[in-house]
Amino acid sequence: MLSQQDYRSNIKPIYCPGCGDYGVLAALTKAMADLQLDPDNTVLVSGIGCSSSLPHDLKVYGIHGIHGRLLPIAEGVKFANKKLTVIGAGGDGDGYGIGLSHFIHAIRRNVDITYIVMDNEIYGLTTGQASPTSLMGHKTKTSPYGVIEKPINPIALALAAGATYVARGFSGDPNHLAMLIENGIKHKGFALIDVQSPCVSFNELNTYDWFRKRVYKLEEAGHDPSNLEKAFEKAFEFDRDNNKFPIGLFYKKESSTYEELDLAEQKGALVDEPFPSAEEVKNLLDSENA
Ligand SMILES: Cc1ncc(C[n+]2csc(CCOP(=O)(O)OP(=O)(O)O)c2C)c(N)n1
Ligand SMILES: [Mg+2]
Repeated sequence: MLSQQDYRSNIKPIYCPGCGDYGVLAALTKAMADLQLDPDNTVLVSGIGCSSSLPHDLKVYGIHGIHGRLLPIAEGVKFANKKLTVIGAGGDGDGYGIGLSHFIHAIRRNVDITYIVMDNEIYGLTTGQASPTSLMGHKTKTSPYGVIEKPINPIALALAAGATYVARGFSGDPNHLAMLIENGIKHKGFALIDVQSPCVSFNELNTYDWFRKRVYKLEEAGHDPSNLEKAFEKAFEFDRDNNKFPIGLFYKKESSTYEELDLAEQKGALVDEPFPSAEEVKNLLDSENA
């Protein structure tokens, strides 16, 4: 039996004291231990940002990728060896800004990966610029008079793109978050877990107290996660000044994955294919030139 601690590396996390990302680390290791994931067959892929340093903290395979590109890397890992459990982890700037189009395309392919977005409504690593989820009016280093753009609504966007598992957690409630991550990993298909994860150093607006006053759990409010229309309704409870901010599972649906439909993948995992001989490679190149 592996304990939660067995999934931790010896590296000290880079997060500031009190950072919400500690809650995500705790929730993720709890989910991994509950599922007894095999560290040799688990891969964590990240982008760039404070949140994206997560692979260093864990004793599973990890790729610290490039800004906004964690999803194509994670998809590539899954396509090469679909027997692996593949988890992506990054920030709101990474996933909903520079990486936004990958977000939509990975969702519509329904690749069987779990994507955790540590959404702190700010660029943390670069010390406090407005992110795509910063609220209107929020004064940041790049918006000294307050943000004048409307924030991205990741839950509604994921639902519109056809996501088959859409959840939102809060790093101030790691046990609830662990349950969402665990079910996301078990889900066959793309699972989004947007995590409200306060940045205690550079976001003085969206604090733990601010969230605690607003969050409520969908499962306690009788929400039916098989109902897409209701999921959209809940996704648009987005004006966070109305004191309502749902967390939990918005929507879940069974659907075929990219790997199931792809003809090459149907033959088995690519990683199990024999490596082509020099002669086979030569024949292939010759046939291309013909
Ligand atoms: C192509 C590219 N553009 C910009 C940067 C600079 N940069 C590094 S992290 C970051 C934003 C990180 O914000 P987020 O993804 O929300 O992560 P957080 O640090 O808040 O966890 C930016 C703009 C970069 N590394 N690469
Ligand atoms: Mg951020």
